[in-house]
Amino acid sequence: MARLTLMLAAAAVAAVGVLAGSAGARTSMAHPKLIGLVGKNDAFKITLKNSSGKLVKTIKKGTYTFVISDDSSIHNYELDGPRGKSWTFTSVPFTGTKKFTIALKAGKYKAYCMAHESEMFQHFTVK
Ligand SMILES: [Cu+2]
Repeated sequence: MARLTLMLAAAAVAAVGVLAGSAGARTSMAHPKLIGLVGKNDAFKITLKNSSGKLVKTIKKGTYTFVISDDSSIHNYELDGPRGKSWTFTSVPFTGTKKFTIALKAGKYKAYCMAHESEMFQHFTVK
């Protein structure tokens, strides 16, 4: 019985080693995610959150994967960056989820809905 336990323990250690290896490889390839959401239940609300669910306020410059969910056909999701840079992630009629890989440079950014820009926006800073 003791011997069987030892064998199981060895197998478990080996399995953990494999998992740790694959997780390491994945981390080196994937960019940090930023989660954008607009118009859930047609609400006049737009957010950009990090993978822990916190609103993005200040982040480090670098490459990010934006996962943008547009739940409403009356809103869209756009991003303005420094020096006139801008990205239109979704159109107003579009609903669904899209992914974008973007290298963010230092500066001020604004995520917003083009149709209701004065009330639907979120500012953040890249440092
Ligand atoms: Cu809107």
